[in-house]
Amino acid sequence: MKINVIGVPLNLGCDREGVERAPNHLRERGLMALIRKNGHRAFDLGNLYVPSVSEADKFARGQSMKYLDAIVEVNNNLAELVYDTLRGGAFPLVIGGDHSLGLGSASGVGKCFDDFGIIWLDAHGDINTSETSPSGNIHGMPLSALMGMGSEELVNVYAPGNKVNPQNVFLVGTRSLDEGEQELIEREQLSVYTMDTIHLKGIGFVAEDIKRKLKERKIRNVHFSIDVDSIDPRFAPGTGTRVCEGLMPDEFKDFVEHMLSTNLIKSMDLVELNPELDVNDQTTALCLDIIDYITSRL
Ligand code: NNH
Ligand code: MN
Ligand code: MN
Ligand code: MN
Repeated sequence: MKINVIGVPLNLGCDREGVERAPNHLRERGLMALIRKNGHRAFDLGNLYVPSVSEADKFARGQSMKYLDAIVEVNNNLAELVYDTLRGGAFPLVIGGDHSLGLGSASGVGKCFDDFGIIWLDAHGDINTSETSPSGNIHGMPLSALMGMGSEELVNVYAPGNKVNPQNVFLVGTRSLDEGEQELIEREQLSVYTMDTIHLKGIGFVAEDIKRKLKERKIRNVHFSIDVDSIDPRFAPGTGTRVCEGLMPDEFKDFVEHMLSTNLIKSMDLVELNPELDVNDQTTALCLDIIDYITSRL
């Protein structure tokens, strides 16, 4: 398979330094060779340009969303690159950077396939809006924007309006939701598989349930957005918003294996690795292991 690696050194969505270093850090530790070892034609498209900002840009125009203009710009460019990659028959592997990039990434996927689903593997919901966000950090808002909810500026990134049907969105590993996010989940009847559910029913059950729904809804293409904070912080400490009681690496791999076996996964994000917060580089090693595991099954 042809795989295009796209680096997005973006930290404006989490408003914390370190995540922007992840794409180069992974490259320096052998990212491209790893993908090629698994038999793929891998191309490194480099890092997307991220505008430099000042403290005054944080809440420009009286905005409650931090660095809105720069984040919209990066996501618009990312969407086009992901779209071109898919049109060229390649698999986009997007390396963050913070999770606000999920907005551009999935928007590019949505232009290519109209019947697509999103699996969002994350400790958090990332379905806040400018109104419900406790932080103003846009990395907590991309998934609601993709479903057409929240501020127009985010909803209309790359193309006007919503990009995905809320029925086709699956949240997995969830264990930290804000009040407004919980309300949105109830209102939209979103498919959410919390850690409580995973502990109770097992990751295999969750995977099978998602596969069944994908089939029922005749979804032919899936975008897989992986936030490393979905994994338990004992194994993945190198991330900005750690939440305990996360996925064990084996549960994570089990889930990934199930999803890849559907052959529906057409694109992927790996986000929120922060090498500066890591302990002995173990989260980087885990990310490389995950990329190895995934690309050996693509
Ligand atoms: N829910 C919080 C917020 O919106 C935290 C989001 N942090 C994340 N999301 N890392 O994946 O600010
Ligand atoms: Mn996230
Ligand atoms: Mn998260
Ligand atoms: Mn457990």
